[in-house]
Amino acid sequence: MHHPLNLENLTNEVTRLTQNLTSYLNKEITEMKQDIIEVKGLHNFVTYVDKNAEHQIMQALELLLPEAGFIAEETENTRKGQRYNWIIDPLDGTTNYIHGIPLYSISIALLDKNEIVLGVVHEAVRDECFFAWKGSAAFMNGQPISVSKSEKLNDSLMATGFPYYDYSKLDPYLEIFRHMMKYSHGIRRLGSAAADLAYVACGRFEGFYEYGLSSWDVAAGAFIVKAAGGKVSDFNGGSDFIFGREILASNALIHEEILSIMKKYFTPKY
Ligand code: 2AM
Ligand code: CA
Repeated sequence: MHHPLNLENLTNEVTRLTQNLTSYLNKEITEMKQDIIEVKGLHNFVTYVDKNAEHQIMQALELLLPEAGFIAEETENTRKGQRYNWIIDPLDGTTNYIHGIPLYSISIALLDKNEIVLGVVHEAVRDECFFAWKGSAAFMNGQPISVSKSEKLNDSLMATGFPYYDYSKLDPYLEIFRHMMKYSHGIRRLGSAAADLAYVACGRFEGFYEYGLSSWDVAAGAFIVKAAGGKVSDFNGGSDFIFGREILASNALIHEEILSIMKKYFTPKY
């Protein structure tokens, strides 16, 4: 007989792993491995940290749930699980990491068939661990969190990311950017989508949107936003935001207002 997973325990185990990985990431960047950087360059240094971190986390997750497969950034052609798959990014905010900007995170979600059932985003620099499991509230370092109560874009602080390879939607993107600049408290570009989403979940941002992201950037964070009372969709209000490369997350209250702005500028497509 198949025992149902204890998702609360599993989430707790995952937060222990992200705690260890946080220490690893912080230690590596502090020591900076000058010798490796000098010989192989910054890019290879990060590849080395990324790969090592991903390897560590995959081994540990394999022990926790042997039947699960993986969807991961650094490791291609990984084994796919029949029912469970981990969606992982061991270092989200790589550019920040190599430039010494203090914001990068670890993102881990568990997919049960087509449904996310747990999410952990661990922001490494402030050591803030955000998490939720199916049916739970959302937490940060063990304390319940929830989205903000602002009802208007006018009273909202927004976050986004800049397109970095797909420029096909650049014009509508910039129009929306212009709108946010004028009609919100402001807009931030932190450089870690997982952290942006976690910050929506705990009420620091009212909303976050970006296109061109991968599942491992958003799966955990989007799940935590929903557990915290927020809303997540694609730019059209639909539910294809994990694999669909379009995500809008908000405190729910301003969701329709932002969607209407998106609809306006993306009109030719939709
Ligand atoms: P990464 O740090 O794991 O690469 C920033 O807007 C978001 O885009 C981050 O979550 C970042 O994840 C992701 N991203 C992926 N590839 C990127 C790239 N080449 N340049 C900048 N951001 C990238
Ligand atoms: Ca990432």
